[in-house]
Amino acid sequence: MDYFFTEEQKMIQELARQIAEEKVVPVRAELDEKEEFPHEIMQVLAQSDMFGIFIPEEYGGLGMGSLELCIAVEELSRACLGVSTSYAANALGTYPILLFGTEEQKKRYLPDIASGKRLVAFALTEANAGSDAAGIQTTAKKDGDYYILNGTKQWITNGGEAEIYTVIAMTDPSRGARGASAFIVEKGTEGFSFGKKEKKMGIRASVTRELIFDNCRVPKENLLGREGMGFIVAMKTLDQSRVGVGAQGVGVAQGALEEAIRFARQRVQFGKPVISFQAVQHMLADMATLTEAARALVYSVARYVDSGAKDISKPSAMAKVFATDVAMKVTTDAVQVMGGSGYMREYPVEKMMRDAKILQIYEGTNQIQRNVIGQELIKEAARKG
Ligand code: COS
Repeated sequence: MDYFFTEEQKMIQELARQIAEEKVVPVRAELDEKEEFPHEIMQVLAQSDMFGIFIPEEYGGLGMGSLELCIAVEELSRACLGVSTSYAANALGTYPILLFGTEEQKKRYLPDIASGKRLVAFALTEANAGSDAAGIQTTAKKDGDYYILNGTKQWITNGGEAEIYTVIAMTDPSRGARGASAFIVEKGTEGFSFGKKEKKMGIRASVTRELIFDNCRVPKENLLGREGMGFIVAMKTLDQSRVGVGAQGVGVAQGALEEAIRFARQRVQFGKPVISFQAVQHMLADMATLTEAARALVYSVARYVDSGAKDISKPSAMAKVFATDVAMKVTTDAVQVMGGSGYMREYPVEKMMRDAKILQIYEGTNQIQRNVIGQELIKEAARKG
């Protein structure tokens, strides 16, 4: 399929594919096994301007958008979801600044983010607030020129590795969702430390860690938007980033499909390569069709996001839920096509299947995505009367 990319988009795709094949594929099994953060790959991505894709040129970025970011994310995910998560979480952490930052905040942080000098992480989730994002308990109390943050964030991608954190905390716990505010917190701020490093089923090349705020003094200039806007900052950030999780799904599905086809052409049973059996062909046909459908949806939603449209919640949720359910099915079926070999660590599909599972969980579970879509359908129907 030709999606009629511009020359610039094709360049991003080729560059990301080259990095994925030359730098990621050779080390992905080892990174997974050792649960190691891909520092060297992050450096290569930085040198290739990959961190600046979606950041405006005036702040040192390439001035492109969501589609170009999705193209890069898809290529990295085709090789390793752990690496692509470390990369994509950076965009998630940056959107609050990009969407809600003042000119001063943007000038202060975006150039270092665009150059890959400083990584970013987004901190919303807590022990008692995952799907129920408004249930966060971390507090931010105004004290003169500072906010004093107290609480613990859980399961934060790039925790410890990132230098900049966009953190959602309650400035007025009595007001629920309307009492949350968003802050930029820099690593090294007094009272800010890192806790438990998680051991995960998959995406082991990415780091997932606790953030601990113990009377952490954050300058009032680091408030993003206004007090009370934190929940909206978080929701708009997720609306923007979820299509990128869809792109991760497309990438890992494509990677698994290619592995399954390669194997099925070589594996001989009953005197023939197993790809010549219709049972296998039908599985591959469904895997390919679903992957292409997911890709078409992700690209069109990314283009819609880039158009500046305001009503992106539903399409973003649709791209995320569809492409990541496809990723889970296609990676699982790739293991099935490859049988015993697929289950062994010698081949990459068992890792792809383990990795794919997180896509149905993070940045809002796929059940939450369906809630978002359902709520939007209700609102649309009410508007039509
Ligand atoms: N854009 C703008 N505003 C939004 C919004 C969006 N996408 N979603 C909600 N809001 C607004 C609502 O309009 C409402 O505003 P008012 O108080 O003025 O009416 C407010 O935010 C609260 O919304 P709502 O009542 O829908 O909030 P809920 O607590 O019911 O939660 C869901 C809604 C489930 C959608 C939200 O909690 C969510 O997305 N959870 C998943 C979070 C997630 O992705 N976690 C993963 C960790 S982060 S990587």
